[in-house]
Amino acid sequence: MNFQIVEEAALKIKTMEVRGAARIARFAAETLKKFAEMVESNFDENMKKAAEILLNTRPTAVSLYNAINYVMNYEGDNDREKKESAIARAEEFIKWVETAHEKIGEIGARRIKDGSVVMTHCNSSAALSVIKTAYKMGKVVEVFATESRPRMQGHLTVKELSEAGIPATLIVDSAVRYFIEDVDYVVVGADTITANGALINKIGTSQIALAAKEARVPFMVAAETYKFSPKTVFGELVVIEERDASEVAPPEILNLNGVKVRNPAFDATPRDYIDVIITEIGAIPPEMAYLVIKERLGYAVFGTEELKISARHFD
Ligand code: RUB
Repeated sequence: MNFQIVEEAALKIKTMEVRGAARIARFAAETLKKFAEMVESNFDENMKKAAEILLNTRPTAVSLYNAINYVMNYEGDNDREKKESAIARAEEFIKWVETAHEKIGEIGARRIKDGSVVMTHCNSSAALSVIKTAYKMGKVVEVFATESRPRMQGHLTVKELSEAGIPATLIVDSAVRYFIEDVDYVVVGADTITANGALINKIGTSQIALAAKEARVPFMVAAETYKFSPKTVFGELVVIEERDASEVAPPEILNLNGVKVRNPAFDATPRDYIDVIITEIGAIPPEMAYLVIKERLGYAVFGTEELKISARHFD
């Protein structure tokens, strides 16, 4: 069996050509669907290998894991039935991604008051859905977007805001506290929400949450339910990806004697800093994360590590 399309997709995720938790999840489901269509024999074995290649790319966003588990939860008595089921489940997952954004936009925008200034970090499609919907309703007057070093996803955000006609101000990450008094809401996305309601998102998110709490600025998280982590119910800790130091500093710095350069890509914001999590099934307090995982994703342990996600997708 030729795994080329899966390996190419995995490389795109690793190198961040495809990035952002929702896009990664959708892309993994699309890739598994294409691959399933090509498999002619030993369906289980080949799909398992493809799933492993995709999983072994970026460790932090649970959306990738949930997408893969959702597709891999296919059923059937023979290869043909299994293939049909896997393809149908991949399509279901893709639909889930698409419909969730719109709902999150609607629900999140309702919480924003007229004439608001919003701050966002990194480049989150879910957070942008809230901001764009609120803007269309005439509620957002300006958006502060952080650069989000070292990969500058903030540049993507301001481009998107500009295309949508939304006044945007790009700031360096360290200017967050300087501007926080001018802001009415912080809206960010999520890579993972843990069972205890903590948010794992782009490095720097927790500092923004700290500044927002000090300034009494509401901190809103936009997260589809497939960003919630069933693994954390079983005590597993979220692995924070540490990327290559060359993303942060040039060779003359990297080669200095006695100097280390570290590049963690994500950090954890404790639930006490989060006012609300906007999901496609409603605005929830972070304390409800466990219930979302239990009711929405459903889980059953099989083997020692694997979780069977029997997610009920959003209709
Ligand atoms: C992206 C990032 C985003 C979340 C949510 O990190 O941290 O805030 O993934 O995005 P990276 P979305 O650029 O390293 O992948 O709402 O689009 O899923």
